[in-house]
Parts: sequence; C-alpha cells; structure tokens
Amino acid sequence: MTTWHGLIDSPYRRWLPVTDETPSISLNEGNTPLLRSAHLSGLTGCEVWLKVEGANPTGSFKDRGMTVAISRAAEAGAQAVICASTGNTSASAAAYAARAGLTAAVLVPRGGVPLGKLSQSVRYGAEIIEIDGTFDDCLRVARELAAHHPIALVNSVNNELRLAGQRTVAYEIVDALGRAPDVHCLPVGNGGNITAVWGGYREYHEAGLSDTLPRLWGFQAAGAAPFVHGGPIAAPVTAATAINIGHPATWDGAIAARDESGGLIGAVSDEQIFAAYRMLARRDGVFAEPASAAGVAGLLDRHAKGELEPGLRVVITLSGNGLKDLDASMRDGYTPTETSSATADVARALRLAA
Ligand code: AN7
Repeated sequence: MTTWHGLIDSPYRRWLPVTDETPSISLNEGNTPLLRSAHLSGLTGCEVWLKVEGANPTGSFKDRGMTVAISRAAEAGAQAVICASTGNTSASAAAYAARAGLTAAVLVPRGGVPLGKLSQSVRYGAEIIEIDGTFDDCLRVARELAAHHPIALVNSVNNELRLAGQRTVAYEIVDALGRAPDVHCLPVGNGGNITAVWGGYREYHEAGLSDTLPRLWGFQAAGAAPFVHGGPIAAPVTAATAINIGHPATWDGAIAARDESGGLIGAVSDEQIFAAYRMLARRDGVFAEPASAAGVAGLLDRHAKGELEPGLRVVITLSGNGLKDLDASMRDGYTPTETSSATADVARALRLAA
C-alpha cells in the first residue's frame, strides 16, 4: 500500500497540466471513498456506488481542481486569486491560497451561502465580498476584475486547470471498479464538473484503460435548471444553495458530456433532493450536503418512472459534506429529549426496560 500525497504527487500526475517547475500546493485531496450502497442497490435493483467527495480536505470535490489551479497560479507568480462561488469553490480557493501564501478574494451572493462554507473562507483568511445579486452576478464581476487587474481567476470557466484536476475522480472510479460504470449520476450547477468527469472517462477510454464509457446523468434543482429549460434563468431558486445557478458558465461542455455519453440532464424538486439527503444519512451513514443528494434524487426519480434498467452499475457523486450546511439539516426538525442526569430518567427517555 503506497501512501497518498494528494493528486499532483499521485499516480495521476501524468494526466495533470503540471511540470517539474510546478510547486505542489496540496492538502492531500483526492483518493476519496467509493462505497457500495446496499440500500440504494436494493431499492433500484442496480449496483449503486457512492463517491464521497465530501471527504476531501475542504469538504467538496472542488479541491481536486483547486490544487492544480493554485499550484499553477503560484508557479506563474500570482500574488492574488479571485473567484465567484456558491460557497464550495470559495472555501477551496481560500484554503489552497492560504497554503500557497496568496491572497484570495471571494465573491458570494449575499444570503446565498451557508454559514459553514462562509466560515471556512473567513478562517482561511480570504477577503470576502458579499454581493447583492446571484452567483451569476458574482461570476460576471469576477471575470471583469480578472480581465483588468493583476488577479488570477480560479473559477473553472476558462480555467482548464480546474477541470483537469476534477477529471481525476473518473480515473479513481475506473481504477477502483476495474471498469467504467454504466451510469454516473451527479448534481449539475455551473456545468464544470459534468464536463470534467466526462473528460476523465474519455481520456481513460482513449488510453485503453477502460473498455467502456458511462452514460452521464446530471441533475439540477427544478427551480434552477437552465440545462433542462434550454437557456439561462434570471432568478434561480433552490434550497440546495450550492447549485442555485441560473446562467452556467460551462454550457457547451455540459451539453457535450450529456449528448456524447448518451446521457441526460434532468430536474428534481427540492422535496426529492431533501428526501434523498435524509435517506443517505439515515440508510448509508453518509452526511452529504443537500445539493449533493441531487444525483441520488435523480436516480430514484428515474427508477420511479420505470426509466432505470435493473442490473446497471451506477456511481453517484456526493459532491460536498453535510456539515457545511447545518441550517439545512436543523430546519428539517430537531427535537432532543431532555432529562435530568439520573440514569433512570435517561433509561425512561430511551424506553429501556427498568
Ligand atoms: C456541492 O462553489 O459552483 O456543475 O461556486 O458545490 O461544476 O458547478 C458549486 C457547485 C455540485 C455543481 N455540488 O458543480 C461553487 C459552485 C456541490 C457544489 C456543484 C457544486 P458544477
């Protein structure tokens, strides 16, 4: 068993856009758990696997791309980086920037980012700008600032480095399963991740490392589903804040991933997302953030509609950690039983026989 040192120093290094001159700015990201879900397998008649990206150092898949983007920014002599974010990209950018000794500026939609994610950026020392607008407004401003000032944009738009890093999840899955899955489900917001995941599977396939390619099934929240709608949405709304995006930056890539893979991008309601969110924790012991449950909600939706062939091998990306959004969790209902410190009282509260 070799020791894992993060993506840049992993066996996947040869796929990444780094050279001997590139410093390795890493928090030991990647190599996340791939867990078989007995519950979802039983429900669907498929073989369902969960790729737990919330196990990354800042709690989301964004770390895969950020290690590459910040390492290359440091190599290029950047002093400062900037990004727009619904919370996870900013947390990741702030952490890797801190590690590289760079300043990070993060633009977030005011009121649209859970406190857990915001406090990550606070603790990592980022300059946080809360914008009176949507994520899409934040991204527009970040792009304009990066175009006219000495500050490097680390959003995945026009940043092949981020997407190259995010491709590694596909390599890990194929290596773990011995082949590509039949279907890969994942949440879709800005469209970067579905683009990257497809790129990763294609590269492995072209290199002869997997015989087959998966169908990619992306899922958006119904109130923020521009890919399903067929164009941008001005006022996206979903309680799955990570994917509350109306004007995706990586439009063509996501459409290509959908079509080339013979897949789909569908919509699921917030109710479906939160039902899947509860089920994942309760049945599989995996606490993923609400947006991360969209892939599970989508798979179950397909199953309920009779559109899921049994026997398929399915991998679902759980993109972020549930601890990032405790408000979402507690909103769901928390009624503790309070007792005295007498053992008998606790026994009674737990309905244990005397
Ligand atoms: C948990 O952090 O866009 O389709 O600014 O945080 O590649 O955007 C987050 C996106 C899915 C969607 N799951 O991925 C941001 C941001 C989680 C996420 C997505 C995001 P993309």
